[in-house]
Amino acid sequence: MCILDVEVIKSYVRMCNDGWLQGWHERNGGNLTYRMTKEEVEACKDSFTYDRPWVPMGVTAENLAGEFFISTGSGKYFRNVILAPEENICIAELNAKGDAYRVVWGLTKGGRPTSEFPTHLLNHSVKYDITGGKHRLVMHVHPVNTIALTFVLPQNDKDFTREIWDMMPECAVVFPRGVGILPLMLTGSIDIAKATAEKFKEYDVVVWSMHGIFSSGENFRDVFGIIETVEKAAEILVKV
Ligand code: 2HA
Ligand code: ZN
Repeated sequence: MCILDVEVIKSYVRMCNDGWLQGWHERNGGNLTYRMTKEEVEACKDSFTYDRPWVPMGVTAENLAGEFFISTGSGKYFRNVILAPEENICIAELNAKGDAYRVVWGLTKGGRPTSEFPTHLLNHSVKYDITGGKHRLVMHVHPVNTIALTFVLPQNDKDFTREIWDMMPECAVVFPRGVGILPLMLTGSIDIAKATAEKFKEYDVVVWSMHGIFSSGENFRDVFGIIETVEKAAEILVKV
C-alpha cells in the first residue's frame, strides 16, 4: 500500500489543509506534529529509509524515546501539503535517549522538521506523562482574532480565559481548564519551549502573545475543534 493511502497520513494531510482553509497558515506559518501509534508505524514502515543523519534537538524527551512523529517541514507551506505531501511533511524517529531525531520519510526535496520541533517535542513529553499517552497531537496556528486580542486583553490566564469564555457557552465545555497566555517570546527558542511546557501542565491551549495558539489533544478532530472554538469566541469578542 502506498504510504499516502494510509489512514493516518490522509488525516494529517486533511488537517493541514483544513487549517490552511481557516486562514491560520499564511506562508509557512504554523506547524503540526503527531505521535504515531505502533500500528500506524507498522503500516508506513515499508516506505522508511534510515540513511539520513541523527540531529540533536537541544531538548530531551526521555519518555518519547523511539517514538515516530509526523511533522510539517520547516519553511514549508500548509497550503502545499495536499498537493505534494512527501515534499512538505516528514516522519521523524526519536533516538533511544530522546534527544535527537532522524527523518525516515518525506521532505523528498530536502529540509528538516518544523523550526518549532523542540517546542513540540518538549510539550508532547509533558502531555504524554499527564494524559498517560492519550495526547498525540500538537498544533501551532496563527489565527487572526486570537492574536488581535493579545494586543488589548489583560496578559494573565484568568482574565484572558474569562473574556473568551464569556462569548460562547460551549467554551467552558470545550476547554474547561481555560487557556494559558505567554508574553511575546522568540519563536523556535528553547525558552518558548520550556515556558509553553510549564503552561501545558495546566492547559491544553496556550496563547502566544502577538503570535498564535499552541494546542495539544488526543486526535485531529479534538485539536482542530478546540482551536476553532477559541478562535470563533475571539472573533465574536472582536466584533462585539
Ligand atoms: O512555522 O509559525 O512559529 C513558522 C511558525 C513559527
Ligand atoms: Zn508561529
